[in-house]
Amino acid sequence: MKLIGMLDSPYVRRVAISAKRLGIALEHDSVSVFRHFEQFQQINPVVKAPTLVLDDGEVLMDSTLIIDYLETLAGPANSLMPGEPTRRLRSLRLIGLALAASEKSVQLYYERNLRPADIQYEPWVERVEGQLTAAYSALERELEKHPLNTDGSIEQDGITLAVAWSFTNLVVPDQVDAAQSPHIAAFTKYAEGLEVFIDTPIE
Ligand SMILES: N[C@@H](CCC(=O)N[C@@H](CS)C(=O)NCC(=O)O)C(=O)O
Repeated sequence: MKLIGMLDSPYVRRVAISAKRLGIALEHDSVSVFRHFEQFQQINPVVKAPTLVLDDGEVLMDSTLIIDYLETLAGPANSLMPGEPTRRLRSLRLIGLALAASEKSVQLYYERNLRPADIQYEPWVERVEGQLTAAYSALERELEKHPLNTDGSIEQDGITLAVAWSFTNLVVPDQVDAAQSPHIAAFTKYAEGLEVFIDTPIE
């Protein structure tokens, strides 16, 4: 199976890291949705990263759906999701917030880098900035209440959270402040020090 997309996409990176933790070998092709649009289109006409191309040529997209499929291949004993309902709910909540933070960071990045400055719409930018801040504030409160393990393990909530924070710091660093989010920043530092994160650099 082949994973298509750049590791500077938080969605591609969470799939690549998850696959490694699940013990599933994926080939990786660093095709950019912008710089290699036509090449990407040949693989997936919708041009969404990540795209997973299965061995029979079937094409799957959306990081959460791809991870769902990889989880199914790996089997429940290797899952990155807790089975116990209370812990699973907490994990799903963290993942939802981290995906929202990723999405808002992507929107701000696109706004700043793709839309010409003279047609930027400030009320929209402010709305997205507020949503991004809200997502990280809620994540910080969650981690304060229920810290994630830093014993060498990492599950889907930790992967998605750390990938999101590193991505936001890369593309819209003015929107985040480690001093306001000490638990997120400390957890991300731990995660980025794990072999699986070091082997899957943000590029
Ligand atoms: N919900 C999707 C979001 C994927 C996404 O938006 N990826 C971006 C790259 S970071 C992309 O494909 N952008 C190109 C476009 O939307 O045209 C997921 O989890 O995979």
